[in-house]
Order: sequence, then structure tokens, then C-alpha cells
Amino acid sequence: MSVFRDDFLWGGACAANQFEGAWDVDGKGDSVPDHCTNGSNTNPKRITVDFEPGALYPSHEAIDFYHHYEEDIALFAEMGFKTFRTSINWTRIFPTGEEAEPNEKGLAFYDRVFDCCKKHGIEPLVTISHYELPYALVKKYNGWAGRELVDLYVRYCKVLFERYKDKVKYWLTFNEINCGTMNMGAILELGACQGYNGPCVDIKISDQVRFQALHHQFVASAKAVAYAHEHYPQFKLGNMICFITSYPLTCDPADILANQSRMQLSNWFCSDVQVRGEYPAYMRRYFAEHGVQLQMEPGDEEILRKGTVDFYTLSYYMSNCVTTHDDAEEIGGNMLGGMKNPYLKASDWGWQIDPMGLRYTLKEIYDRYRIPIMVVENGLGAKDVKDADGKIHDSYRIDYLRQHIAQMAEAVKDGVDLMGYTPWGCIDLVSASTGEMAKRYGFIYVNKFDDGTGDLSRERKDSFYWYQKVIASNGEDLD
Ligand code: BGP
Repeated sequence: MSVFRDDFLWGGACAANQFEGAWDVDGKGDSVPDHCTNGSNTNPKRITVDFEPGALYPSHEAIDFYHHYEEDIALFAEMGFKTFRTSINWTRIFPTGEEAEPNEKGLAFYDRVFDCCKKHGIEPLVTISHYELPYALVKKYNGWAGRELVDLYVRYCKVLFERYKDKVKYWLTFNEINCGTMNMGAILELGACQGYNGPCVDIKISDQVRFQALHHQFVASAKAVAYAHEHYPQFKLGNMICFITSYPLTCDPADILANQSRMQLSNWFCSDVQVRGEYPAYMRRYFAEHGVQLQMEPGDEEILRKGTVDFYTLSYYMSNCVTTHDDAEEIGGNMLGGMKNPYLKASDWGWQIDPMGLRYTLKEIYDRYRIPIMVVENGLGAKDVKDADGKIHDSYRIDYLRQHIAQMAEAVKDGVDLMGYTPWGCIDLVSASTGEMAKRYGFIYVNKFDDGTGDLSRERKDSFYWYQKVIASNGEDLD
């Protein structure tokens, strides 16, 4: 007997800017990622104000889901997906974020996508904002640093809710909102992007600006959630946290405390606000010590209390360690680096692989909040090379996913209410951190390469057939 619920939402996840392409088609405006060049692990991508002739902007074509969605969703259905997590590209709906009326052609595109999902019995799970801010809002308001964005976001949400009310039930307000607590994330959440390395917009990344921008997002999220609860009782709304589990490197009490503070700031703070509906007490000291004075408007605290989410979602790829000792070895990672854990191996991109950490993390989250949880990103970014038979035999990816699903099953046995699992980049897409195609996550290979070439054809990897069996057995058959 499977330990997972009968209605467990198996599926996969993507984000509009990383796979749709068609960046200026049917009235779409330019978003922040449209200004990002390609890069690699060693050569950071750049963000440019104007489009440089000769530079490659991977979001412009990406894998062209915009014109391949029927074929792609049919492949997801063939794997047995129950759900498909994707995001809506804000600039398809409001090209500069401020138009009086939404762009009908953009809205119609997502009608086609959701209808196609429904035809295949796939439940859409929609991220409303996944690093896809209209570029015009960065120029005009310094991105989320501007309070104006709250109302613009809420208006955008209202349009989506009304248009798709019969097609979409599950919504996530902001992807990885906690990245706003990290230096990298601040750049990203203010509207630029990781890999920013040149002057383009006047972004002042002080703690003050960063946490103020985050406050605006909390208020925007809570307003959208409260509005949806009032008008669309059938909706379920979730938060989304980039969970970077960390451990104390040693049992030195100073390390235990340093790790606790890291966990609070990086992982717990945002969900404490979004699930419990108020700023946690530990942030008061942090703000005082870092010179942060939040500007709150009357009613903000009330709206935070009112707009709490129904379920908790996270991305989980890796873990790292924290120490107060200076002789430890550093390691990179998703958004946030840390110290090397001698018990773990890392991916080619330096992300330390830690399946057991997922079980630990799910238990911690459930103990804290007691609401259903969904793992909406997880996976191994790896270089896929075709074998002599012309196929991708990605046993390394299967191993990674198998171990993580096995640990999810343990967490369920431990009592965690887990509602679904959507591994990241279920079809190969552009990497968020490096802008590469070479860092692939998919069950489906896409013939598209870092230099922009490739015929965009799709092929099933070994992991495609493996995941099909996993879903058919509701997570029992992991062989
Ligand atoms: C998460 C983002 C995704 C995704 C993923 C993998 O942080 O939500 O957008 O890209 O990480 O990261 P990368 O593409 O850098 O390998």
C-alpha cells in the first residue's frame, strides 16, 4: 500500500520566463529576465538596459513552450501528471504593469494552456509571480522598493482570478519570496536578477531597501490571498519558500546558535509572516541591529493577519552548513552558499545533495505550521550527453529523485501532511541562476543549446519512463 494520499498531486514544474520564449509575441512587454544575457557557472550572466547586438538573451526563445505547449502537455500526460506547475508571465497580461486594460492575447494564451491541461486531466498549479517583473516597473519604481507595486500586483491578481476561476484552483503568490532576505535575492526581487554585474538601474541594495521591498510583497501577497478567500472560496492559495536547510557544522553551541539564526532569517521569517500572519519577534532584533526601519501603512498588520495562506510550498535542492569557525571550507549553492558538509556529495554546480535533509525539513515545517505541504521544486541540474544509441540514459537523475521520493515517504510516515510533488524543470529549460541550457533537469530532453542553436525537438529520457512508473504506482515503485 502506498503511503502517499490517493489524491497525491504528482507532476512537474516550470516558470514562464525560463521556457515560454515568444518574449515579444502577441503584445507581451519585456520583463526583467528578458534583459538577462546567457552565462555559465564561471561566467555570470549580465543584465543590460538596452539589448546588445550580438548578445544572447536566453528567455527570448527559451524552449518555445509558447508554440509547443500542446505537444509538451501531451508528454506530461503520458507520464501521468496529475498537476502541472507553471507561472504566468506578468508582461503578457500587463506589458508595462500599468496599462488600463489587460492584454487579451496574453490572457487567451493561458486559456489555451489551462484548457489543454484540463483535456488531459491535469490540474494547473499557478505561480503568479516567478521572477518575471515587468521591466518598466523596475525603471519607474525601483521594483518592489516602490509601494506602488502592491496595488499593481493586486490588480494583476484580480484579473487572473476572475479570468481563470473555473480553470485554476491552486495559486502561489510569489516564487521563493525569501530570496528577498538574501543579497542575491534582493537584486532579484527588486527586479534585476542573479548574475547582475553592471550598472543598469539605480538599485540600492541596502538592508533597508531590501526588507522594505519584502514588506511590500508580504502586503501584496496577503491582499491577494484575502481577496481570493472572500470572492473565490474554491481557491487554495500557497506561499513558496526557497528552503535551504542548514546544519551547524560542529556541536559548538556558538555554531548551533549561528545556524538557528540563519534558519530563522533565511527559511522561517517569510513563512512565519505568510502562515502565521505577523512578523516574528526575532526579526525585531535583526532590524534594530541592521538599521532597518520598516515603513508600515495603517492596516498593513491587519491585512497580514487576514491574508494567511492555505498551504505551504517549498523548493528543495540541497543543504549546507553554518559555522563560526574560520577554518571551514566554503561551498556554493542555490542562492545562498555555506560550508561544505563532509558527509555529502555535490552536483557539478556545487549544490550539496541531501535527500535525508528533505525528510528533516518537511518534519520541521509541519511541526511548525500544521498545514498541508507541497514540494514544488526538487531535482538535479546535470549535463546530459547522448549515448551511442542516441538516447539520454540519465540514471544519475533517477537516483537523485528516487532518494528524495523515498525520504518524502518517510516524512509521510512520520505524520507530515504532504499533498504533492512537482520536480523542477520537468522539461529542459533555461537555468535561472546561470542562463544556461546545459544545466538540464528534464524528463524530456530539448534540442536547444547554449549558443542558441538547436531544432527544439523533444525526446524522452530514461527518467521519463521511470517517473511514469512512479506515478502509476503512487510512489511505491521507485526501482
Ligand atoms: C529555483 C527557481 C527556479 C529554478 C531552480 C533551479 O531557485 O525557483 O526558477 O531555476 O531554482 O535553479 P537553476 O535554474 O539555477 O539551476
